[in-house]
Amino acid sequence: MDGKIAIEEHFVTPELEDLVLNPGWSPEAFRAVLDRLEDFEGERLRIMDRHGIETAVLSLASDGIQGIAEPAEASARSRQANDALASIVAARPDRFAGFAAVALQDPAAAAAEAERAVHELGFRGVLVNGYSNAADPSGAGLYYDDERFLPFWEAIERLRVPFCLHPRNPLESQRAIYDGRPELLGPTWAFGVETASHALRLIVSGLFDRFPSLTVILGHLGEGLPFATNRLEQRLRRRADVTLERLPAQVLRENFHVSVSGNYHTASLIGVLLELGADRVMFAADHPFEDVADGADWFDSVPIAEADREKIGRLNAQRLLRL
Ligand code: GRE
Ligand code: ZN
Repeated sequence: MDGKIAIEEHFVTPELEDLVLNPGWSPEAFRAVLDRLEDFEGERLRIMDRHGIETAVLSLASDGIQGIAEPAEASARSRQANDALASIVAARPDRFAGFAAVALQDPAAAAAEAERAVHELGFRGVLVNGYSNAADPSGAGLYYDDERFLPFWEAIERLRVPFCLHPRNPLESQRAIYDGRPELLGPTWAFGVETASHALRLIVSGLFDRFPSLTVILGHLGEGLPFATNRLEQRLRRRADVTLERLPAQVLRENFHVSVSGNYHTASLIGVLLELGADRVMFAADHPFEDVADGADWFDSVPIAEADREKIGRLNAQRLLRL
């Protein structure tokens, strides 16, 4: 399919390299990934052309801003990242768009930066790499269902742009279950569990009752959540301490969109289409962390209706991101 829009495509610049997680690659292999993240004129465009991707929506690679413990530094570097991305998009507005990085270490500053990024830099939404590191030495993580983030969510709803919850690894203090099995950290497994759990914290906190038009995008076909709602709901319903107006399946269908990034499995896609509908699924290639050919070749031939391929490949992102 030509004219695809890919919505989870990553970048970095030489000044921001220290913010990219190396999930266990050799220094040479990691350098090659950084070089691909920093390329906006060469191989990246050739790969997009070869695989029918017209527009890549770029975002800072994980952990990005979220791994910075000091709030003022995190805010300053989010502005630096957004200014850099705005220049990259301005050089090729026909091929690139951007998601803003925000520093939720300071929720008020994050709201102000989201507003600047959308209104002044023309960004299409914000993308956050999981919980933010806390400044205090507890080593805790800041999850966004906490009350302190309500002004930020209010700003995102008011701006009418989507919030992408992109993965990062669990807190150092929460990794015991992976001891001796580093191959399960990162995108193999831990990214998905961490991100699904964070999204569920948002859902069961009642955030979407409070802000009914808030829109969240998850990658990787929704990190397994579309297949977990039956069990979640039949247990949540039995709890007197749960007073949600809408339970997870309904919130997923009304407030969430998912992309296919890194999860090119036909049965899963069909399950997600049955659960969320074809208006809430979008194409993404996760360049350069995934091989674009894997996602694009699968997507171009996956047995779904051509009208749904057009929606998922292009039309849904065009509408949601106002491209
Ligand atoms: C990803 O987006 O999939 C990713 C990162 C950073 C490190 C590894 C990884 O953004 O898979
Ligand atoms: Zn990614």
